[in-house]
Amino acid sequence: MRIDRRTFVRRTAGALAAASFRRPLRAQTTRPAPSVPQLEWQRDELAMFVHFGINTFTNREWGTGTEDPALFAPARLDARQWARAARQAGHRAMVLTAKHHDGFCLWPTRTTSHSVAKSPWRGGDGDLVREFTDACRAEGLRAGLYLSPWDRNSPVYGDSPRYNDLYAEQLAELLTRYGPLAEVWFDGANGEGPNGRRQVYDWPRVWALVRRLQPDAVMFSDAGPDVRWCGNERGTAGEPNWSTVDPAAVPFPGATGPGVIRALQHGDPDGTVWRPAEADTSIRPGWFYHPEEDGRVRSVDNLVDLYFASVGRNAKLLLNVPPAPHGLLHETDVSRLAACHDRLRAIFATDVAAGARATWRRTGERTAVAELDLGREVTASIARLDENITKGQAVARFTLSGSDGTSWRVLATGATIGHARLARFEPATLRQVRLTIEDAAATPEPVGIKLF
Ligand code: FUL
Repeated sequence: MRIDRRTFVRRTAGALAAASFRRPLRAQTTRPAPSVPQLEWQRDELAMFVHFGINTFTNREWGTGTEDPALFAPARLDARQWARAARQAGHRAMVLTAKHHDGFCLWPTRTTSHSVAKSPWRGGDGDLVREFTDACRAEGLRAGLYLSPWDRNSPVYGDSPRYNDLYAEQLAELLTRYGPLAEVWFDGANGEGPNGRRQVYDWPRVWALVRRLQPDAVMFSDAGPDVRWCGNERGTAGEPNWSTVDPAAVPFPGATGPGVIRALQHGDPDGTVWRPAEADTSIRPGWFYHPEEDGRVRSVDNLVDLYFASVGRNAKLLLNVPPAPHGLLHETDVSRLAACHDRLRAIFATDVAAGARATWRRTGERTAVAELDLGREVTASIARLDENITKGQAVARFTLSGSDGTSWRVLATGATIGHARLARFEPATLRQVRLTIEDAAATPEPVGIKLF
């Protein structure tokens, strides 16, 4: 079994993350709310992560940095095939590992010869970041890039100021050569340098560079600043899951400690900063492609459950689908993605609450009741609730009940709602539905209710 940095962090702190989350809500006058890029990022709901690089050819998860660039030789690479599969599966963005921990760059960088320029692929004239960003645009997807700070190839890694200069230069190349980026993805990995020296990253510099060169991109890391890691690599968001955080709880990417995972999983109702959770996981056990995992691609049921546990809990799902050494996504992965999309489309095809007469009544400072008169008998087994997050997030506890005209029953209970809350329940015959907001971090605004 592989154990990586994040698994290690999760194991040591997981128990605490599971602890129940209760504390008095503090009065706040102005609540944090999303910026336009954060809002667009969240509304995408689904994005595809693409781990591809030298590890694809050595069948490893973490390269050593000593790999021969000549190994990088995808015979049929077609980034359009990746983008098409993503779009057809309902994904709205893709994020590529432009450089993973092994330091091999998928674009012809000026900063090192450890790149595609030294590979036989496209005769050494290839630029995968270019092909990737072009493919995203051709398929109407927003493009994102991952640039590992940990670099096991760079001779100056561990020589902090020199490596920080090199990293900033690599980042600037990515931020200036390939048009608008929607997301820049920062892993907090921080291994040892060649001399056993620890690299001290300059995150404020990195973040300022992205803001200056790509002001509309959101930056992902454990510490944001725009969107945060959800605290595990299973792709499941916490309950509750607040999009607000206390920035001091996770001060830098890769920070560890018992409170860190809890803060990432749950956010903070009193948080002063809007930093919603991104849930990342892979469709296979590994992040990179391994032929021996061809039989271990997530099933459609599993992918649907994943959607409910991420998007359905106020997170965005970044689902990794790794291309194989020939440079294409494996047909099993592509067909699972498409089948999952078909399933979700079928589930959410008809909102049986559309057109229902709705009333919204505040019952206190932090409480409210929404009532829907469906005007007829319907059968439903799923609810989709949503807050108008342009004004922030408020709901802290709710109960959804339904009546067939004679008796009421509880359909679902939960904590936060945010951008989306999906709840599944035993199929129920309904004429009326009531959503009770029992607690909130601020005066709650009307909540949208859809039934399927
Ligand atoms: C981790 C890395 O160590 C994994 O290889 C992978 O890239 C994952 C998304 O982030 O920190």
